[in-house]
Amino acid sequence: MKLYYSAGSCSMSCHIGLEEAAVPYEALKVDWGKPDAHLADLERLNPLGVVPVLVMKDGRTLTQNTAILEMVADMKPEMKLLAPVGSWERAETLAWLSFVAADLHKAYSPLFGLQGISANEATQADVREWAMKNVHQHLAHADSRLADREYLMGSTFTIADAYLFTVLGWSKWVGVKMDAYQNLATYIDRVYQRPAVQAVLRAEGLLR
Ligand SMILES: N[C@@H](CCC(=O)N[C@@H](CS)C(=O)NCC(=O)O)C(=O)O
Repeated sequence: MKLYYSAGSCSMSCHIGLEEAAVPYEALKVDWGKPDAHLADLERLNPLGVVPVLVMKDGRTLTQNTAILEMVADMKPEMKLLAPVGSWERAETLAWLSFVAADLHKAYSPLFGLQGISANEATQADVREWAMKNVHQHLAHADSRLADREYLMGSTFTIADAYLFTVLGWSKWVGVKMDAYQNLATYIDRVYQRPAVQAVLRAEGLLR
């Protein structure tokens, strides 16, 4: 299998998922600042031109973080990255995964593209203020979930954690202050120490 990723972006969740599942894969880096053959391949494989893209051994391709993460988790059920089909735990994990993908990730998105939203600096400031409020509302929700749990689903690391840890890493890039979130701070340190996460951060050039 091959994973097309860009360093530290949402595709890092899939990179972590593959590493945690301990399945054989090759990670191919794309960088929009340095167009190369990998970027050309990505744009051919995904009409939306975004990472992640997973290419299976037989050539089939899969896009979207949530689908890739679910697929990878199900390749190695014994790693418990996602509970069995039909279980309450699976449904709840997918609810958290969806929260991260559809709510938290998308709350951060405007903070990366203020200049694309408007050339007007006053408008950019308004959008930034609105986006910050949205980000903090969702961070507070995740923080309270982690008040009495090691991971989103308790003592077991799941694919929802792979994605949450990835998105939390963006805070320093866009100036989201994390001081108010003690549970998230402890959680970030805990996930950071996981050997699979260390391996991915090293591969993506993001070790602290
Ligand atoms: N819903 C999509 C989101 C993908 C996405 O937003 N990818 C971003 C990185 S976080 C990207 O490739 N951006 C590059 C660009 O837009 O040029 C998924 O889950 O795959």
